[in-house]
Amino acid sequence: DMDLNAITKFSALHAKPDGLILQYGTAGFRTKANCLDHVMYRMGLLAVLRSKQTKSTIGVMVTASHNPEEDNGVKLIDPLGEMLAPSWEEHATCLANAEEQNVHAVLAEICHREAVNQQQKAMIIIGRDTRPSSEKLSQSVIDGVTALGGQYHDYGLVTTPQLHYLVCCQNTNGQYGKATVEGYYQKLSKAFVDLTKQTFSNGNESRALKIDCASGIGALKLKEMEHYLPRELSLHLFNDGSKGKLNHLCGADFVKSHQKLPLGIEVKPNERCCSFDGDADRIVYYYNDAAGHFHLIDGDKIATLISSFLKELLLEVGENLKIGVVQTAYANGSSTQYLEEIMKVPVHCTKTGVKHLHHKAQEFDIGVYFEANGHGTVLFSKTAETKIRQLAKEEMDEKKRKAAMMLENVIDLINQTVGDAISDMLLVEAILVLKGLSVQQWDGIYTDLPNRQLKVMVADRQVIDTTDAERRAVRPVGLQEAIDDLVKKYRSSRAFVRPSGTEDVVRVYAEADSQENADKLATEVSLAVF
Ligand code: NG1
Ligand code: ZN
Repeated sequence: DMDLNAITKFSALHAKPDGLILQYGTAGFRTKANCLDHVMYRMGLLAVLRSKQTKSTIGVMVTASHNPEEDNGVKLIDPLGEMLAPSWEEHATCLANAEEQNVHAVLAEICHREAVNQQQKAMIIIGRDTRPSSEKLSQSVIDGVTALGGQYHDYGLVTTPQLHYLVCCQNTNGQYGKATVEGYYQKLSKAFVDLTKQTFSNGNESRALKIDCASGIGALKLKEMEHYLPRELSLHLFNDGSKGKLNHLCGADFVKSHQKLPLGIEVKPNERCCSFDGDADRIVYYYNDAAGHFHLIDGDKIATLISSFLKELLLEVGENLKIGVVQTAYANGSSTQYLEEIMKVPVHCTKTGVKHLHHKAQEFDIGVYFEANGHGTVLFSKTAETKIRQLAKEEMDEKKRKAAMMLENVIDLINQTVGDAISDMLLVEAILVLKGLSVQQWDGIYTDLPNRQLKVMVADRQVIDTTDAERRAVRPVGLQEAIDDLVKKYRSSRAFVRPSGTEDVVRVYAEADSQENADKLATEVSLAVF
């Protein structure tokens, strides 16, 4: 049985502040770092139970992604590198909010409800971002793991997607790759080199890419990885953590939401640049044109670039493999229209939050999913993967085999467990060089509809209830009708409201034929929310 004394003894060292209630949301727990010690300890405990139940290694990642440096957070990673199962999110919330004297009872209840075999061994792997608070908080996770007699391996500083990869490797007998950070670099760099071989070995001059690393973990890991990559790809890192505060006026979230250059990067006209977020699972591209105008290339354009590349390869391979793209309500209307009408690719819309997109993307042979904010990846079904690997080995037709080999490289280059800025960046760079596309040509595939996002503070954001993948409000009564009337006033317009899953706000999104109109519509919809 569980050692009650050990749990109690350690528990007292990780006391819960009175009255604090937190929720395991779309991004796990996230709040001010100094409120999280008890949560970390308890997530260590919970990870042990999940590991015993699944008889697998479970991951615990300490990060608050794009949030300010003072914040922190924690997420559990399930056996195949996926997000934690929904029923366990509830257990996590319950455990995090239990009063001290009830922690043991909550653990016992979870064991009972989930039929956890307490004799089973538990293995937990832990990672953390570069926040000043992360080291101590990950130590609290370890305290929780050891209090329940679990074993652990602390990978220390890693990106979120690296820990997802490592969990998957641990549970699949190395089939997904070697369960080390070096193993990850080897896997990605080999796939990248193979995919770009013909082009880069043609004596092409080097291709420069400027990367804003949000003063986070991405810089550290890119520096480690750099010497695995071909010299022709020359990466120039900015906001590499040597100075400047994490995510402060920089990073993917800043660039996406402010639609301007991050601080700390120097750009010349038409130079290709990108930004990672604080834990390196999001990426957006951008450039300044000759007139000094900023051009954002967001997750939607990344999805479009990747899916058109994959569609061409599939056509050459000639197998009946189906590709689909998954987006959220935040996808720019032009991207959806381009994908559906020009590319003739089926597009699906899910609720906000990576787990929803990931889940939907699993329904296709090849599922490409991206949030507009730059979090996304590509999933290959087992059938598709087997077929592609077989064709890459055995297909007699030279052209077909080459296409299959390139698809195989993409399978190995993309992180199928979760969106990964490093892996996404390498795939984008490979596609651009293979297709001979400049950043302007990529940007010009379609023109984004002007849009505006606003936050509205309300007494209780949960009074808003939505349907149709969050695109329509069903409550409060009359709100959707009001939005419909406002939308009718503008051309090429669309608007919706939804309660945020990560902040205490209601988010408003509007699109229209001009920036002025998108701004107006967003403001009018905001007023309708009150
Ligand atoms: P919320 O706060 O529920 O809108 C935000 C992002 C999501 C996702 C999560 C998790 C937007 C509009 N929303 O969710 O896409 O990334 O954070 O980090 O970008
Ligand atoms: Zn992130």
